[in-house]
Amino acid sequence: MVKQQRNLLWLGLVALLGGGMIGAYVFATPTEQVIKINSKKFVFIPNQITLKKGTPVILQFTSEDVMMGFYVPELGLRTDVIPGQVRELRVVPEKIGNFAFVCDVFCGSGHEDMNGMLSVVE
Ligand SMILES: [Cu+2]
Repeated sequence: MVKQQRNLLWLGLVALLGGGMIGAYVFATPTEQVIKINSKKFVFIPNQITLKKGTPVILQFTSEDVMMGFYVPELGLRTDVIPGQVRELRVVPEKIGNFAFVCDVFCGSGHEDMNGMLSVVE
């Protein structure tokens, strides 16, 4: 009987500790900023994105008309951007600088000029 009570006590303690740790984890995880980038022939809106070094963000892409591709060659970031879908890229910028991005899926007559700049600042 005594042994059972002790076991129960331990179980309670473990549950309490576990719950506390989960709580601490939830509170310690900041919600990541979502940056929405819409695309349509032949622009990304916005086409100027500024991120903070070391701060994770989620880039969220949509297209109003045709399929596009978002590509930042210097950072190795890329996703298809498909009408009717939401595509996300999670980014933790580590390199400071200005990085050009382009549309890398041929989308029509203005495709070659469809670009923008992603800046990473301190
Ligand atoms: Cu294009």
